[in-house]
Amino acid sequence: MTAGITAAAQELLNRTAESAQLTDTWPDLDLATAYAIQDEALRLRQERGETLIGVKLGLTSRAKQQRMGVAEPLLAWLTDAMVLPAGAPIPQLIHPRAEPELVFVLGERLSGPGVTAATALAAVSQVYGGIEIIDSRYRDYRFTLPDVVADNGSSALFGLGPVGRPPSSLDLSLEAALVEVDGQIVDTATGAAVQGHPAEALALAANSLAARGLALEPGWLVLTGGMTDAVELRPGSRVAAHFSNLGSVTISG
Ligand code: OOG
Ligand code: MG
Repeated sequence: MTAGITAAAQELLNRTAESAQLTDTWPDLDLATAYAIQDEALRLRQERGETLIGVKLGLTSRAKQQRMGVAEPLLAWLTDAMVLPAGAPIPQLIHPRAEPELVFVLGERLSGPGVTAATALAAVSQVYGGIEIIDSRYRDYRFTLPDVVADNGSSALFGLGPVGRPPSSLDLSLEAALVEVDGQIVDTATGAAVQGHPAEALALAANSLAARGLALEPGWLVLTGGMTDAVELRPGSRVAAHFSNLGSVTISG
């Protein structure tokens, strides 16, 4: 089992092209083992010099759940190698997609169980608008929940917007994002799309980590999940997310 976990983590981490789902050859892969693969991949990343900087939630909005055919949120790890500085070119990826997200920076440790949206929000120092670039290692973005968990939630890169605000200064359920592709608005949503309020997603992260004996640490970033469906990031095209109070983020494919 342990050998299988290490081999799967290594194989997924090294993929440079889309390939088969893990569950094609490991049909009884369960969620706990999938998270163990994810943890092992984080260990491998740390071994090659990356630093853990937070977590992301995935599949927290109905738009994302419906599109991916997976109706349960997930957690995955963020490292410093996933940060895309403003204006930086994106490296070669497999089949990148971009999605607008609300991103929290934690001022205090947040440890479950029993964390509510209100206590979660009280631990946040700043909220940003951001774009996550996902890049599933699976063919055609087709996966089961254990597959996508093992693949660290399809994570690749993310960029933060220019404006950080204390969360008490905004109603995040009403914070809007407009998604623009090459000058056309293609989708819109507000923070309420994410579990009713992005702080609910943050509470979910703290409570899920607690079940694995872990907590959210001060200074960590938490990506709360795509507010809209993701859009393809084609070479030569430009995806922007415009937030109502948190500025704009632009990514060039
Ligand atoms: C899984 C990752 C989902 C989100 O924000 O919902 C995610 C995927 O859609 O490939 O990052
Ligand atoms: Mg995402």
